[in-house]
Amino acid sequence: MPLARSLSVTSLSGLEEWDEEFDLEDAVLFEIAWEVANKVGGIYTVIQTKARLTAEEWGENYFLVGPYVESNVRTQVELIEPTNPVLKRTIDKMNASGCKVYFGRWLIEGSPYVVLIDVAFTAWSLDRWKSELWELCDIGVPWFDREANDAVLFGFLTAWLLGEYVAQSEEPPHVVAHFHEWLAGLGLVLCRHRQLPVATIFTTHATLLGRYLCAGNVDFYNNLAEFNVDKEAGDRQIYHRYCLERAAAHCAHVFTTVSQITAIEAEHLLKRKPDVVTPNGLNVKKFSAVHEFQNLHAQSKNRIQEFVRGHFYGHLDFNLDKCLFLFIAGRYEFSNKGADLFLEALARLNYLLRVNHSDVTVIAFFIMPARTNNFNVETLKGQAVRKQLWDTAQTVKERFGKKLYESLLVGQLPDVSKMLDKEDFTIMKRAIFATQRQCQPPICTHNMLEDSSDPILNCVRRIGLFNSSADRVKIIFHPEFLSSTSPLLPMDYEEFVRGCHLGVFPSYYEPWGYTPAECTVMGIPSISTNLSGFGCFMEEHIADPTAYGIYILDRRFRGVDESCNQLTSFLFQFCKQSRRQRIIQRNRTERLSDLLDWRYLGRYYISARHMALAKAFPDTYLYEPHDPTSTTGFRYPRPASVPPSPALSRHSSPRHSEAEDNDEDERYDEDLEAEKDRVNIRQPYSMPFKNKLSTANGANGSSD
Ligand code: G6P
Ligand code: 1S3
Repeated sequence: MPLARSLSVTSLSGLEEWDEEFDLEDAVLFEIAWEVANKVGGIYTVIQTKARLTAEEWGENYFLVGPYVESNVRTQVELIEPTNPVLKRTIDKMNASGCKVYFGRWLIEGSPYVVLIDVAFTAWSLDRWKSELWELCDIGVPWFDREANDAVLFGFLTAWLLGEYVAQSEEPPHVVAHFHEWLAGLGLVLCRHRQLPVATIFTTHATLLGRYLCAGNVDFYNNLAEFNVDKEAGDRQIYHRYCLERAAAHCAHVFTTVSQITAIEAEHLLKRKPDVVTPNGLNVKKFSAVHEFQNLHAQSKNRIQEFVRGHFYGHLDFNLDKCLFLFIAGRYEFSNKGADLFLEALARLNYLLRVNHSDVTVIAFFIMPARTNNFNVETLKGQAVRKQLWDTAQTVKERFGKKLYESLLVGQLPDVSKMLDKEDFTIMKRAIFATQRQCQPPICTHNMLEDSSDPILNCVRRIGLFNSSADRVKIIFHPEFLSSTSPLLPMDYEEFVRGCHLGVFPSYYEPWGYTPAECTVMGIPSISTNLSGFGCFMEEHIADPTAYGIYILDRRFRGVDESCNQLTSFLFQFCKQSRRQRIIQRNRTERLSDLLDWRYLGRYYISARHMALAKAFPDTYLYEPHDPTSTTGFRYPRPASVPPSPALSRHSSPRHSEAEDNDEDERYDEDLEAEKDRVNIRQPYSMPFKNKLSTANGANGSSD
């Protein structure tokens, strides 16, 4: 017996109260994606982080549907018998008809139920289903496109699952099926073609054509309206995939994208304007102590400093305490992710720091996976030398301590000149000799398989930033995702981000962009662009993003060179901040976390589901249209502690005086004062739909 539930926003930790509730007692939600319990990219993060909130709302009637991948299931899923009798009958029936469908709990926050379908097990149906697809909508899938073949199998199997669920129900249920991305889209098309009583939603996280066009050398945003989409898709041999994506977008009761910028892209490339924009959220971790995240920053920074000590051994001629750690991370798409612009800006920053005789050193990390042959010897040697120096210092310290102890035992103050003897000096000299190095500290931590054609390395060669002593900007390219078990930099990604000072993500194509969002919830400032979903979202919701450590680069209305100058200026201004200013800025950045929490952003998914239910079951649910494509509503004001006049402060930066640089102890007063900036995000917000059709007219589905 399903629990009585309702989609009331009051349950979302009091975001706002609704007068009435949208009664969903008999409704069931299926969320279908290729990345359910299967990490491929960003969609996995969306599904995985959102699961807790959705499971809280829908309880026993929420099912995620994904592919069965044995290695994932072994580590992430507890297989159990279906608890819902209708679903049990559905799965049993499918398994009796030659499918392999599993049911379990995904072991993540919220422990949602998952239905996992083994597509390979039903591969014998592929040809039949492909011809059915051709008969149905003239989409021909070539045999060699393995991903598209999987999409066909997954699509037919999910449509079968939903159809069977409806057939097995004693009374017609109210099913919402939410499909993510083109790989899952065919299931939606088939549901509509088979006229299943299912409310359908399709979310695209990036358009296929957009991604392909941007990866080429195309002025994408200025030509959005001009592209001959069929031809462009054909030229890139993705016409069949494109057709599947476009069909799903058009067949859906409700079509959504993750950002306004991708909404515009979808309107031009898929020829349908999204009904709702559903921005991506995160599960925000709240610390009981306000400054906990600052302490974590200091701890993680120490660990990065240790790595730097080893990497730059023999060349540690800069002050580590005045060293700023910048980083870019993500899929290795050199220009789409803006690594090209970042490198160019670093070269310009190096020049500015040098001519201004700055004592700041910048170390820029590039964390982007490429094909490698493991760590290189020079990098490993660096960490070994550091360890050896540490051990030497410990040995001498122990010998020193012993002599000191013995002197105190006989009641004498030690003779300092005799505390270190010849042997101590020999040990130390030998250790120092080991730090001699003929070459510069390496740029890349690994042996690259395509060293001579690698875009980052080639760009570094062109701009000449080779980690030389004269350079104020150093570069470290780590072409592998981070791991806490690495012998080089044993930190996981989250720890590493916390230890850095600034995330730099000057992307050209980025439908949303989780990297700057993750920085924000950890209180680390970041640079994104007005071509990324995240950047546009922050621009829309914050009166002065820069004041909060959210730097948004203009890549839309400026040429590349101008954008690069703007990026250089952001970086240079950041380098000029005092420690105290950075601490205050981190506090402000972290204050934006609520805005990126699913507890706030989940409302757009709720809105999409209500809209779909009202379209699919108009006799039961009512939706009052507003402007649902808009994600406007809440706006953070400028922090109150930012002086209103530029005469009193540098633009958008916390109040500054050089004398404050080392004055850490006062920071809490300043922070406490700035606490008044904290904004209550839980203020009333107008949702773009009416809650409920009166139950008095018997409209609440089968239960009435
Ligand atoms: C945090 C810690 C401080 C530390 C500071 C370093 O705020 O609580 O103890 O001094 O980080 O900041 P920085 O920006 O120089 O890494
Ligand atoms: C896409 O993943 P990507 O990195 O290929 O979806 C993500 C989740 O919606 C989004 O954050 C990202 O911008 C897209 O590009």
